[in-house]
Amino acid sequence: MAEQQEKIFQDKVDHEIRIEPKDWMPDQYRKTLIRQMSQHAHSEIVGMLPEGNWITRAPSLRRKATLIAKVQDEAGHGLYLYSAAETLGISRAEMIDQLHSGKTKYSSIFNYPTLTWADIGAIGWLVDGAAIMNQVPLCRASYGPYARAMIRICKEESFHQRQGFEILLTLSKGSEEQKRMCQDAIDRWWWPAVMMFGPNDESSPHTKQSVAWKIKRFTNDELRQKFIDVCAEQVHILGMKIPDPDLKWNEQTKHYDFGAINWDEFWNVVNGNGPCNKERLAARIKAHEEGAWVREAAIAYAEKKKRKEKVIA
Ligand code: BYC
Repeated sequence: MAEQQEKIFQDKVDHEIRIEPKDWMPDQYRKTLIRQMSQHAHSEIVGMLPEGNWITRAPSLRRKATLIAKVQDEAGHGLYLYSAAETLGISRAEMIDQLHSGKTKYSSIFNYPTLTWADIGAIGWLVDGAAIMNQVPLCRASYGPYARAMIRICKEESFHQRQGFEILLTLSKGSEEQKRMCQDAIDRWWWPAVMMFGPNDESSPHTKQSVAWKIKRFTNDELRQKFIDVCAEQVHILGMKIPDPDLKWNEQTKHYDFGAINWDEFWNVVNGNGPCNKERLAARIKAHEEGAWVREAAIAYAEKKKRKEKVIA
């Protein structure tokens, strides 16, 4: 019986038929999705912190309004993703508990500090750029609610990427100091953005199965290469340099070769010891505690409404 269900499930996946919440699915498929989608949702929410840090210091009203809108978009992405993950049988409260206890991860990238205004540009260009590269294929993920949530998210992410690039373009045409700021931000964000795609394929425990289940459509290394190829060209428009002396076009592979990634740094950050891990988690826990009254008020309102509806019925 279970074998037959498994076969029907895999046939659907192979024939590009979406898996929906009430369909039978292997336990491990459900677990993998909950893990990936909740980590993704957490990344959107924690991702608001480094950028939120610059809202009060944005250099003009236009920049401030745009940054506020971007940070609000990230909150929206987190909410779609928590809702999509809830269709798999986990509650939002449980997912948030897992984030706060350190049981589930969020993207390594948000454990780096935003030191200057140029960092906001570099995040848009590189971090949102990497996010788009990773997330556009997720619009074709085999699980329906995840794939559908990703469509709107990707549209918004591409606007984010452009606003970041435009910040850097403006700085790259500015004073010597602004040009230096621009290069310095690229220097600091490049390698962490390259690491965002996760470990090399041979050391990625989940990739093979997730590709077979069509949750992931490309491997970590395939997406990383696409990202590097795109950025290696775009950086010329900025007149800046990518901080990798080994970055070089390879006529044979038709891709850019690139230097060695510092995996010790990556795992150090993933395991909680990056420059801002403790600060980020403390900020999320504080925000959650301070928001307790909103949740209580919402529950009280919902209960009152239910009682009223009962009386009317
Ligand atoms: N950071 O077998 P692997 C964004 C973990 S962008 C931390 O390759 P998988 C945004 C991985 O979880 C960022 N941990 O795993 C942009 C696993 O640990 P567990 C969010 C990482 O899942 C701008 C272990 O390493 N995007 O939202 O097949 C502004 C082995 O890895 C990282 C997404 O989450 C990392 N970078 O592939 C605001 C996209 N990389 O779980 C917001 C959806 C790997 O066994 N997620 N690990 O303890 C994915 O596509 C995949 O989950 C990943 C990893 C490519 C990230």
